[in-house]
Amino acid sequence: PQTIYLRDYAPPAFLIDDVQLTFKLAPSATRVLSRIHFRPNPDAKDSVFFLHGENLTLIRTAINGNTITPEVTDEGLTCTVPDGPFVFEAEVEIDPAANTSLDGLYMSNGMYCTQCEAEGFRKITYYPDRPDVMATFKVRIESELPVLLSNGNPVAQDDGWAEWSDPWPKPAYLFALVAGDLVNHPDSFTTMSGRDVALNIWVRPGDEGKCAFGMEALKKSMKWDEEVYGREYDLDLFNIVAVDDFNMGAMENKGLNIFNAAAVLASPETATDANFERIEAIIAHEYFHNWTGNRITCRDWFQLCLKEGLTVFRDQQFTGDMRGHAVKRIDDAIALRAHQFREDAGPLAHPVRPESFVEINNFYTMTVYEKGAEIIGMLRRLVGAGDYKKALDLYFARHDGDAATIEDWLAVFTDATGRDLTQFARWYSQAGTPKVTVRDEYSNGTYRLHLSQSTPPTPGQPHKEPLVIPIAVGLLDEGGTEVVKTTLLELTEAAETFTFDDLSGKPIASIQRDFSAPVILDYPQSNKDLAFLLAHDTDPFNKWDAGRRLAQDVLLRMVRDDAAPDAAYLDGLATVLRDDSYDPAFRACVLLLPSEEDTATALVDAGQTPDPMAIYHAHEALKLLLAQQLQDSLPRLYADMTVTGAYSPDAVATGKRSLGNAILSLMSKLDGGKQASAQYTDADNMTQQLAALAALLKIGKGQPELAAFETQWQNDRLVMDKWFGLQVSCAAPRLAATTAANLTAHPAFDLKNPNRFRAVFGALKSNTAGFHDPSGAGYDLLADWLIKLDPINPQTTARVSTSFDTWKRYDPDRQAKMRGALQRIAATPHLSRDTTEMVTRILG
Ligand code: DPP
Ligand code: ZN
Repeated sequence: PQTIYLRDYAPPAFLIDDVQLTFKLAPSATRVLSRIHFRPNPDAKDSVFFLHGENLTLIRTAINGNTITPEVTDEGLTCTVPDGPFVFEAEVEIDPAANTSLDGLYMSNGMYCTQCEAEGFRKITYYPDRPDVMATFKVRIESELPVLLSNGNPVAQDDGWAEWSDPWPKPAYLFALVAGDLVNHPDSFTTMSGRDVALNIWVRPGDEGKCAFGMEALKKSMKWDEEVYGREYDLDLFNIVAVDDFNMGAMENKGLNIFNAAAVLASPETATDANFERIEAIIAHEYFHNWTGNRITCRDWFQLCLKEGLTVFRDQQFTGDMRGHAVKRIDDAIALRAHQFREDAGPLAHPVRPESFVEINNFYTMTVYEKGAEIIGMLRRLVGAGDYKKALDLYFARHDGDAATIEDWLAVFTDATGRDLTQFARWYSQAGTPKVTVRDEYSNGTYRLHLSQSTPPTPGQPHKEPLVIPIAVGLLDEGGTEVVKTTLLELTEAAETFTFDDLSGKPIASIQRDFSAPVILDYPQSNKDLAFLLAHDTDPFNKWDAGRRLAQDVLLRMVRDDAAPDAAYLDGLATVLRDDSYDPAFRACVLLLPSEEDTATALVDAGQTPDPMAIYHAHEALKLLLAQQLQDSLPRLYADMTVTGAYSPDAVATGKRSLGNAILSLMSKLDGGKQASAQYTDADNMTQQLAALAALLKIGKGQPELAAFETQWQNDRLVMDKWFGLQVSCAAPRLAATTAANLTAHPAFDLKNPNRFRAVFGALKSNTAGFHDPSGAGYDLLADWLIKLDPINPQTTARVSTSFDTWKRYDPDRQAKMRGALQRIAATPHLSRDTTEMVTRILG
């Protein structure tokens, strides 16, 4: 397969003024007629006319009305064209019913829908399928299905057809079409300038009752973007459609967002608190794309972080505003460290703006999205909130309607604030997680912090340059008083010293407050100091992180030497847990142990080979110890966390349930599941029901409840995904692969549905000791199913194959088994480009 390079970018040879499309829908033989106004691009370097096209049957082509015979390959079409502007027409036939890749136009449970990002439009018709070609679209859909939707505003419709017009020029990846037997949940929103916008969430009949929350989230997002970023919606209509079969979470098509049903449908009985929060964030994310992604799009796919990093940053701000910033920052840091740091430390490490790819779908990664968002957070911290706003205003004013680049983005900050960002820009080009080493000394009232930075080599990047790293620091005296308030240090050299004068004694430092940069901190603080910070730090992030570091230390000692947990940790934890002045959501974060995967990473960082079984036993032992240690407080705390009244997914109630269910899990280790059984029986919402079931499964019980759950929810696909996943994630390590294998034989297991596939195999990955069982059964099972899935759905196959990306961390026996599994996948005949690229990179 061919590698595409950023450095080879060339402007398009032709631009498009407008596009007219007619769809004559039929499951196996849909006709697509296109009429496109092209003109030569004055900025082009060549004049070759090339249109992308894949899996299309070409029926007819014409230029300026005259039929022509173009040259057609597997990848597209070329022909000679007249000088100056011309009209290109084509008629093609496609087969949506046979399209299981869920890319292009496909069918899901009888409904037609599209997914065109990144390069799916070329499976619909011949077109310059690149984001720097923007055009207005007029679409006519012919079908007997009752609901026919496309981008923009409705123009006209009657029995059997509908016409749509999108006045905003857009790249083809934002095109969307939906046709189906759908019902809507309608609402409306009046924008800040007084425009009335009709809002709809379209679902399959039966799901109407699961739309209200998503609709509220949409209205909150629209309001928030007006208030915080000054961004107003720009069409008369905003449609969201829920689709069962979808590779991603959701897609920001102009005026017609298409959502994975799991990312929009929710009711108290069927969705957990975590689902509600995720739905609110994804609705916001896709809505925010209307400005950061659609009005201003990307010049090419290397610039993906331009829209994704910024839009993730915006949805994080939104969630913080809606639900509280401290816990949001903690949640984001947990996810970043667990998944993005993992990616950045392994064979798949790549810059936030990659320099090459084979298949762009493989670069919708934690690095592009989440590290991309962290870069924007650092920029905001460095220039300050006021200048950040100035820069964003300039970005929208200067680039509205553009297909822009990271250089454009940084230039806006330089022009608005005067700051030179030449060095800062390395964050976009340099892969790997920087390590910041901190050493300190105190004498005669002066405290010195010696900071140094280094970034390890990553594939293709042996040498790294120093970055601009904002490190937020506060100093506490030994009484717990803050003697230096949060101060932002800018580390720009390989090593630098920062001095604090006029102190009356050696302070205790709180470093990297609010997780001010996506770096690994190497600052050996004593458990005494960490316990002190857990008790006294005024920065909620570092207060939590001190507890986290203590817990990780305890776990490492338990794995290595079977040591008993440090009293500093147990006492500190108990104190926070019992302190009602902290909100329950925060206390739940403090109680949450690092994951087994986190402990494996900590061991690797300390130069040791992780043994997943030993880690599992240490985690189980610590949980039991915590349960015993906190025994006297647990029933009271559990009772205190009772939420009365009708279920609401708000932050306060969510926090209480979150702490209550963490306590329930501990209580179950001592009471044989008595309380969990009671909670299961009493539960009137999915959060309580599922947490009770999980607590029971984790202690080897819950089989009757599991059966009852299946009977109760067998007709709800989203709830059944939970049923599939929970059994695997809660299985004892030895049984995880067998449990997953048995579930793949269940009649409701569906290889064509990515949610179901991920429910089983995502859970298998998350069961660290189970996946890495020394028998290799987990590896073999996953490889078998990836090989089966690849011809059906390459995108999801490639994505899930990343479960193997840590293979080089392990002992020779596990390494050999994982390498064998990867090689078996790689050797599969006709393996997709997606999976080939991924597996090749993982093998290194
Ligand atoms: N739909 C995906 C997202 O919003 C890709 N753009 O991130
Ligand atoms: Zn996005």
